[in-house]
Amino acid sequence: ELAYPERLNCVTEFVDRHVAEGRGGRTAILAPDGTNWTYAGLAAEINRIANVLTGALGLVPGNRVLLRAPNNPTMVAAYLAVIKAGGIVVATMPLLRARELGQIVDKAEIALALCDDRLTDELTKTAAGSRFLKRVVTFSELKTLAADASADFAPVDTARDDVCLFGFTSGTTGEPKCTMHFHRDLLAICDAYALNVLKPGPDDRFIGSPPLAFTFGLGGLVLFPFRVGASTVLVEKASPGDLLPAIATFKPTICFTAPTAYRAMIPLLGDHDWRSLRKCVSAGEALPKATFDAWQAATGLKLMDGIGATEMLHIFISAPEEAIRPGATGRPVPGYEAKVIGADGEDLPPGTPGRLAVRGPTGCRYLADERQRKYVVGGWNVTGDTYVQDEDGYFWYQARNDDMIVSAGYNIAGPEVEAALLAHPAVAEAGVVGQPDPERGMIVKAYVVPKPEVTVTPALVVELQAFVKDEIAPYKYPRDIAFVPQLPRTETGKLQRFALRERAAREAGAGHSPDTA
Ligand code: 3UK
Repeated sequence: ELAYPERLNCVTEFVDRHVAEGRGGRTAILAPDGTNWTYAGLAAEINRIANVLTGALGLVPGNRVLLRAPNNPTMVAAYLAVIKAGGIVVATMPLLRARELGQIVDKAEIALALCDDRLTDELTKTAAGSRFLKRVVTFSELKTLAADASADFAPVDTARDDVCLFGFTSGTTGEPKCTMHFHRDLLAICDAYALNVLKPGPDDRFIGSPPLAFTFGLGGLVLFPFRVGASTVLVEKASPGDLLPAIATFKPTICFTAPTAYRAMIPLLGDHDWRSLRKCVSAGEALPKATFDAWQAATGLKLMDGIGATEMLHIFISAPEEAIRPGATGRPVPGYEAKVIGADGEDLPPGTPGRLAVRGPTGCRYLADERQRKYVVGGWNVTGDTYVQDEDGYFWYQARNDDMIVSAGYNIAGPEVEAALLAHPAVAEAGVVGQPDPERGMIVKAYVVPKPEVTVTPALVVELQAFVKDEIAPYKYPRDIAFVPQLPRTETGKLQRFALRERAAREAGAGHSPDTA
């Protein structure tokens, strides 16, 4: 049971407690620009900004504040300052454009934004046409104001069930959905997932790529380290090619990134000293077994897969290192329940694929009442994922519900075919979708990024097809394979299957694509 006092401002627990208990001199945040903030230093930065927010910027408890910045120390200080001042953080992905920012501003009714100076263009456009957004404060303005503010600030007396952040789902299609999280949720993800599964200690140092606007990054790069008084390394550029040099420089012990990023780092490992790493967490999309195996072969480390969602704030199915089953996501994190259900909401027995439903201390609460009634039944959040549970309670990912390919009456999960292709030494990345076909309804179409040293030939197509037939049930093999230089991905590392589906639909009827003819 996770019990928190009724009056609770979570920033007290994440930062002030360390200072009060004599750990103020320990390192909290490091960054490539030379930042080296202790917990006491971080507390002072937060307090100055909180004073600016409640003073010059007129923030009152319950106000929403939009944040827009790459992962850097000011972003973290601003994030925690809004919460300490009783406000609600709405962090946005750096690549969002004016129109998308406008949808968020309207839904969350945001009047104030704090924005990194390099990212103001799109937000200024949003503000110009918005009836809600009144003020965009740049980080440099904020720092100027904060320089004159007091470094003391008493946390606003919030309830543990007061909302402190709105999470907008990354939504590969359609409008972003807003989910709400309480002060206690930010602690609960640490005390459920991190404490029981990741098990970090005060001497750990965290690093990773997910933007802080993605709750995977917020947990992994801010909340988990701060809960235990550990340190975090914030890097603005975190492609696989940027992350490895940062690892060599800062010697972190725990890394958070997406499965494809781990895969992309493998060939580069030889050029960098990555050996400080002890634990590597993979989430955002399914971790193919081939990637797990390749990472383990290259580093000796077991990737810790975990499925999380913005709705639940963080990871709710995973496994501690000693209980990992390669290829499975894991078992429900202590405190969470998960089940596989059928079309009528009935529980399905082990071995039967169905929709994943989850319930736990951190959600799910949609801002839109209508959505809440439709998607959250008896506290259970029905995800968009197809899973199978085995006899031992491990959950095996199949696909997003809408990524099932129905071909000649067979149900084929795109990710399973991708996982099979990834086991072939010529394949760097693979995306598999259905392509409309007059005879079969759909055929399995694979988009393959070959490894750099590979020469693409018609023989390779035949070889990959035979390889897949050997790895999984033969009817699942890709009848068409196209080689591409890269795959479309979201900022959260997810494959944009809808973009591949659109492309496949265009290519359908054109006969076999020229690349494979
Ligand atoms: C997919 C996975 C298989 C799945 C997230 C960790 O991804 C996060 O949140 P989002 O709201 O997306 C949720 C959806 O992403 N997914 C995530 N992890 C896995 N599928 N295996 C996985 N390990 O479709 C899920 O419904 O963007 C992840 C922590 C916090 C997060 N917000």
